[in-house]
Amino acid sequence: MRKGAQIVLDCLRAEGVDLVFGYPGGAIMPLYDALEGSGVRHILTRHEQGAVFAAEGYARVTGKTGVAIATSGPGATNLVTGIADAKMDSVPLVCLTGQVRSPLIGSDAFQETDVFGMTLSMTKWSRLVKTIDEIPAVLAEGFYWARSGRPGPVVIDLPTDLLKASIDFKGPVQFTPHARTADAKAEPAFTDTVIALLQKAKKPVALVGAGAKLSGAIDDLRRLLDRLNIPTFATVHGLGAIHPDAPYYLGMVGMHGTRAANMALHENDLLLVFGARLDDRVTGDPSRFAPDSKIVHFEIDPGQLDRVRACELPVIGDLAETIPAFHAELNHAQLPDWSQWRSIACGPDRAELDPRGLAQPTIRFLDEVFSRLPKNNVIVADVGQHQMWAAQRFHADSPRGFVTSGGLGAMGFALPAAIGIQLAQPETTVLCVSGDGGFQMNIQELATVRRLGLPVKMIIIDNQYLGMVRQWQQLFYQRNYAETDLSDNPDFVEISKAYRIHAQRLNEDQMREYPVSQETANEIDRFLQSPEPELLVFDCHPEANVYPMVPAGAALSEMLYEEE
Ligand SMILES: Cc1ncc(C[n+]2csc(CCOP(=O)(O)OP(=O)(O)O)c2C)c(N)n1
Ligand SMILES: [Mg+2]
Repeated sequence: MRKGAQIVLDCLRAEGVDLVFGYPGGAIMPLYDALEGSGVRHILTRHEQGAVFAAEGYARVTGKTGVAIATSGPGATNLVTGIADAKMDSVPLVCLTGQVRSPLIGSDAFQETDVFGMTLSMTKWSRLVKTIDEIPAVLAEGFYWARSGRPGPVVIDLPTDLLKASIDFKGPVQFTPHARTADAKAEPAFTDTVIALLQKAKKPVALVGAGAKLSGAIDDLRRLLDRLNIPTFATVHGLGAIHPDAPYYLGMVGMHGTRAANMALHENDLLLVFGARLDDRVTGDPSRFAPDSKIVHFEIDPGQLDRVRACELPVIGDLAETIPAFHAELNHAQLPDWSQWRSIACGPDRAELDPRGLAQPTIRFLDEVFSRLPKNNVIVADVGQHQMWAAQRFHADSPRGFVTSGGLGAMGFALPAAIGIQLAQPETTVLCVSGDGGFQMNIQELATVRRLGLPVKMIIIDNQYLGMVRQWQQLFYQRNYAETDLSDNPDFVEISKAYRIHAQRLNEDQMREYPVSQETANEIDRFLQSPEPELLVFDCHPEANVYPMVPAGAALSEMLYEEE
């Protein structure tokens, strides 16, 4: 005989889970009671949002399914932002929530919330477990959906009486999807059509998104793009998919993308999209997006097609299958000479302007830190100006080397995500870049960092503002800085010390000479190489802005640059 709680943990082990993140409470107590000896290590965060973001961080760098656990009611509602985040960014995540006793469901019992209903529009799949017997099948199916196809979040709600009850348990089961739910597949003839389109194209380009790395098709994609040798750019989640030194690579595209990437995306006549959904941060004004372009969309999720406008050719399926199939046929094809187009798109006229203006010291600071990072590293950025500066300046060369909340843009993501990443990769230098606003959204996780002794390297870009919002207020709301002033920030160095984490401050003056002084370089090296958790606060000019910028509602070619 095994209790429901033990069965849940047995099923987690059967799914290969050995690390979970969570926070206990009444309804989920039976699961916590069964943890010891289960083979599942539990990480106690200091807020359920910390747990779900940590589980996401773990999942984003390993590709494995992250697991977050919370109690009913307030515990479950605290998970919601993370669930929405995992949906937007295609992160495999299983959330286990305690629920009130089965007979009380629907009675407004103490700490009862309808987590199933509440998260219905943001989960890939969810269940309220009704009987103890169905626990193994529900867990197996939940894990299957979290990681299959386009990955995403799953919620499994577990009434406390079922966790406490016992049955004669025969062992975990496997889930096999019904044949008709198998993923849609591209017509094999698609290769001929893409090749015909390429042969007619004068200005072809490639856009790489998160799907490229989720499919595990990076090596195939890099080989394909080497063969095509066409101007190529990446979404924020595609950063690292293409080697930053590839001669045809133009960097990040979109609202704060590079000049070269945005111009090439605007001017092309054939756009090959590899696993990106053409979000409005990438396209600019959809009605003026890439006006001459025909779109070939390699995508696993048919729901992501035709969002901006109808594509010429959808290539539905796992990129790990469709890319090699396409490349094999391409080997027999004659392709036009695109060298003239390449020299315009990748040429010196499109090169990025050197950083100038008020953001220059901050950008130099980030450059200095990034250039001194040990080789084996992951950057996790929060949300705001610092996120975009980090995305622009960090030249990730591994597909899971730059982690951020891109689709949802959830402030407070970075610190807990860094915890999950560091636990997944103890040998890696995990650098967490946050703003003064976002850091305060999950600052309590400093306690988790301390408790676990994780050597996470934390940077706060302290501009005393909700900077990204202030930038929009400056540019589009006549400098009406309504409720974005954070000049009463606490002293982050002192706060960090209270958590028994070493902290220090660097200021803009230390970045005025470049390269920086030996003393400053040594401080940065010490920060990066310390075996302990470390916080480094950088005092950024309050009115520094992120450029280039495609204003909301503008076309990609209408970028704004830093004023002198
Ligand atoms: C949870 C959440 N609330 C509000 C926002 C809207 N928002 C986007 S960026 C930003 C400012 C972030 O400020 P800070 O963390 O200091 O970073 P900065 O832009 O100054 O670098 C805000 C409020 C958000 N993205 N997420
Ligand atoms: Mg700020």
